[in-house]
Amino acid sequence: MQPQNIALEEVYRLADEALQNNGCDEQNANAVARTITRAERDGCASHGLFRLPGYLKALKSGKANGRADPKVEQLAPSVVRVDGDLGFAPLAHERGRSSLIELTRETGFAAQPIIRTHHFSALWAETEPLAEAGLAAFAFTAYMPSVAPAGGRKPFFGTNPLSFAWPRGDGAPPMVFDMATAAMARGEIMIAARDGHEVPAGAGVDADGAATTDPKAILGGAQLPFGGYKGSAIALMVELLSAGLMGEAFSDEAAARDNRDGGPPQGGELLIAIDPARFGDPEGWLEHSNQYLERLGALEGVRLPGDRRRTNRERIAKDGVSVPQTLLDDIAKLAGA
Ligand code: NDP
Ligand code: PYC
Repeated sequence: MQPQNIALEEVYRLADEALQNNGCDEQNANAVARTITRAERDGCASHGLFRLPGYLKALKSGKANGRADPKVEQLAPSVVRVDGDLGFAPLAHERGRSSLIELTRETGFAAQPIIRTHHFSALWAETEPLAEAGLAAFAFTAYMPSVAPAGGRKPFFGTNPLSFAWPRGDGAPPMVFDMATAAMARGEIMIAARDGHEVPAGAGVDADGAATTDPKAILGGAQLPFGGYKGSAIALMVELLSAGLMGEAFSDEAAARDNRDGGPPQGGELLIAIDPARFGDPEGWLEHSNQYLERLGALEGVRLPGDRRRTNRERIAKDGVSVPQTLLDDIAKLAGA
């Protein structure tokens, strides 16, 4: 069946209506719909409408609270926590963002643990607004066991993404990277399985631990970290920062308490923000770093992380986005009236 081309306004309407029809109040539905639309706008299909069925399943099973009222609380001079009230992460981020920005400007450096939330999205949408506010920002979150640690053959780490954003001043788009610590995001492997494509060698192993490029075999086996033991160490760091640090669940613990409805598990996330104007070069840091990034981007064959997304953003805003009919059918079935 032919994919449908739909405008971003329609992506938002579809997500928002489906969420509100299935137990989300307006604020929660709007926040998740904005996150899904942003992902589609930047060509990140694995974290756009593709995730809507999971959000709906988590509402239907009662795992996630569609009426969550996230609360912000300062824990220490540079730590401001958000308790997500067991809802989806987008509203927790929206509620916590201004306190994190204010505190970072005040102290030069601040962190935001986000607890009791269900995370199913791309992290760049969370670090980019902080860099647009002039701050450097990191985000880390764990998932459920999907990735075999270096030397192992069975899933233990989540796909555990991290993102870093760097401000470039005066309305210029920040430099943002965002990557799973698995060789591929699980969503990309699921899409390859759905569409019948192989994945690159190194993405995972089958249930017997044998290397394979068959995405279905990897989903039944284990993904691999990027870069062998180095990516494995970074995946471990993400577990410690987003779970051990803040009393939230490690990936294996999140899986143990998850009801397997296909929606996002409950877990934590850590944001860290830095005000570059408070680190010793208040007048020079921006131009100095911009010149460096320009030298990097000018090298033959090199582009800056985030450039592909921004090119997509310009094109998709005009042309709309192509969505598989099967996904639209799944959403319609789950969304009901
Ligand atoms: P990719 O491997 O596609 O990209 C990782 C980063 O590298 C991006 O910032 C990308 O920029 C950049 N990049 C890619 N190619 C180049 C290049 N040639 N030169 C310079 N930079 C490059 O992402 P992943 O598959 O690892 O992750 C996809 C998404 O999945 C992420 O948004 C992540 O947050 C999300 N995810 C979410 C999880 C969760 O638990 N919520 C778990 C795991 C992943 P660009 O975008 O411009 O290509
Ligand atoms: O793509 O690995 C992934 C993922 C996990 C949770 C949300 N996205």
